[in-house]
Amino acid sequence: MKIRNFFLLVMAVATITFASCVNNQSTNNNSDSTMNTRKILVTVDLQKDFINGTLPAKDAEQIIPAINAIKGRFDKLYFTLDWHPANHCSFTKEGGIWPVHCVHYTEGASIPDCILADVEDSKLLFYTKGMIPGKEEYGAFTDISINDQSMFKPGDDVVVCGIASEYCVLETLKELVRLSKGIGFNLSVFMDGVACIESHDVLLEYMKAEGIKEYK
Ligand code: VGL
Ligand code: ZN
Repeated sequence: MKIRNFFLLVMAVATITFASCVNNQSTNNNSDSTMNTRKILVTVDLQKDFINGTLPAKDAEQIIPAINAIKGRFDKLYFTLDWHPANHCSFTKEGGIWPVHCVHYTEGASIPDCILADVEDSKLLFYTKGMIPGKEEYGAFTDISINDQSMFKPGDDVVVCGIASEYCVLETLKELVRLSKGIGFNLSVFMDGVACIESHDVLLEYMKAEGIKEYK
């Protein structure tokens, strides 16, 4: 073989080897099981009225820095919002058991700026509930079917936190258990990010019964 042809052959082999390395690398990346696992933080009713407004939960101020400290780990942040009309049936003046809270479009129904200000818009999703005047609705996602994968997909890691432990967090968690069984995603609860009205006992009992782990 002439020197020139030998040189060309070496170059060709080197090029093919290089190309197959690049290919292997991208194949490996694509088959990496962590790649398609989205991390979603579901934050229940983290609204000013439940923090320092008309219906404050115990230790609600303390869960804010705890949630802020972990939110950067997530690809998506879903915020549920208790979103009541002014005449909602859950208010004492309408025969319900709660003071007026989270009236739609009011400051009390908003989420503290320090939670949202530094998060990219594309990561955020807001989900309202409790809009029907005559209907109490503690749980979010009640209207999502297991055939709807627009919010939750197979393999997602879904972590729940928020307010209030024994009401909206518990009932939202029940809906997420239904969806996780139907869709096939992982579910855990970030207890340092959950505030209660009276006690965490009911939530912890439910988690134990369902085998739901704490997110640390
Ligand atoms: C809630 C009472 C009334 C809650 C909402 O977010 O847990 N509690 N409305
Ligand atoms: Zn409410």
